[in-house]
Amino acid sequence: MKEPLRGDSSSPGTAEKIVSLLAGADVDFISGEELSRSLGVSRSAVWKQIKALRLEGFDIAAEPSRGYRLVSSPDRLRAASVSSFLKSARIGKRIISLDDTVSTNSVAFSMAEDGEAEGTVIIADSQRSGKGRLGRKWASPSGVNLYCSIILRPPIQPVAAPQLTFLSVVAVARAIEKVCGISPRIKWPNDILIDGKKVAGLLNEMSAETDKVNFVILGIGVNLNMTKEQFPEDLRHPATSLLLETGTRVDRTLFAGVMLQELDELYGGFLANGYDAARKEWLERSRLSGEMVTVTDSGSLKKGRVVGIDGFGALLLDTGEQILSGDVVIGE
Ligand code: BT5
Repeated sequence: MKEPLRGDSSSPGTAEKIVSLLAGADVDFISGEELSRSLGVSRSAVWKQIKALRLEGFDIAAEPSRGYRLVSSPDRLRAASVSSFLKSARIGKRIISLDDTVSTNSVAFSMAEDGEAEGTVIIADSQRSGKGRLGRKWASPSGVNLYCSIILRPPIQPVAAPQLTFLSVVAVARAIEKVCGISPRIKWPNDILIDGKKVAGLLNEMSAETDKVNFVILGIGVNLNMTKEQFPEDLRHPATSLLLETGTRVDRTLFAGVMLQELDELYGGFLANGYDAARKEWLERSRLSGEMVTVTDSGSLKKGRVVGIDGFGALLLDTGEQILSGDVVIGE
C-alpha cells in the first residue's frame, strides 16, 4: 500500500498505546509507573509522549500522586482509540486509520487481494473519491463522518454474499440507536434513513470464483457530524446527518467502536447459525414492509407491494417478482 499509515492497531507506537491504555482504563487514573511498566519505556519517555499527545489535542490530566487521566480526545479517528472499544472475536483485530484516501473500499480491496486477513478494518478521515453504488459518488468531507471498510472471508457461496449487506445495515442501525438514542428505518437494500432522509449508505464489493467467495468488502459510510453546507447540491434523495437530526455532535471514535462491535456479534451469529436472526431484525426496522414501491434496475421498471425479503436478501413483491438489485422509490 502506497499511502502513509497514520495508525495501525497491529503495530501501535508508544503514543497510540498510551491513548489505548488511558481510554480503556477501568479506574480513572493510571500512574506513570504503571504506564512505564506496561509499555517497557522509562517514565520520562511516557511524560514526553503525554506532552506530544496534548499538543495533538488530547486533554490528559496529570496529578503527581495519582498519575494520568484521559479527559477527552480530539475528534480524530485513531486506530488504537477505536480498538479500545472493541472486545470483538474477528472484526477489528487490526484497524488501520488513514488521514485521507481515495476510497476505503479500494484500499481494503487491494489489501485483501494481497492476502490481508479477515476482520481488518480500514477507516479514513476523508475520501477523495468515495464510492456509491453503480459508479455513483459518496460525499466524504474530512473531520465529520465515518468512512470504513471491513474485509471478510466468509465460507459461503457467492449467491449468499448479499446477505452480508443486511448484517452491516443492522449493525449501523443498532449503533445509531445506542449512541444517539434514535431509531432509523432501513430502505432496501442498503440505505439507512431518519425521517425519510438518508443518513448512511453501504457498498459491498466481492471477489469470488464460481462456487467460492474469496473475500467481501463491507463499505460503510455514516453521516455523523456533516453540516447542511457540506452536502452536494445534486443529491438523488434527501440526506441528513446525525448532528442535523439530534443537534448533538457524535463522537466518531465511540460510534466506530460501537458499530464494529455490533457487526462482530452479528457476523459471529451469521457464521454459527446463518442469516435468519439478522434478517428478522432487519425486517423489524424496514421502511418498506407493506408499501407500494417502484423499483428501477438498469433501465427496467417494476411496481408492486413489498411482502418481504427472501433467504438470499432479494426483495419480494406481491406480484411474485424477486428483485435482486435496484433502486427503490416508495409510491407508484
Ligand atoms: C451508497 O450508494 O449509498 C453507498 C455508499 C457507501 C459509502 C462508503 S464510505 C466507505 C466506503 N468506501 C467507499 O468508497 N464507499 C463506502 P448509493 O445508494 O448509490 O447512493 C449514492 C448517492 O447518494 C449519490 O449519487 C448521491 O446522490 C447520494 N449521496 C452522496 N453522498 C452522500 C452522503 N454523504 N450522504 C447521503 N447521500 C449521499
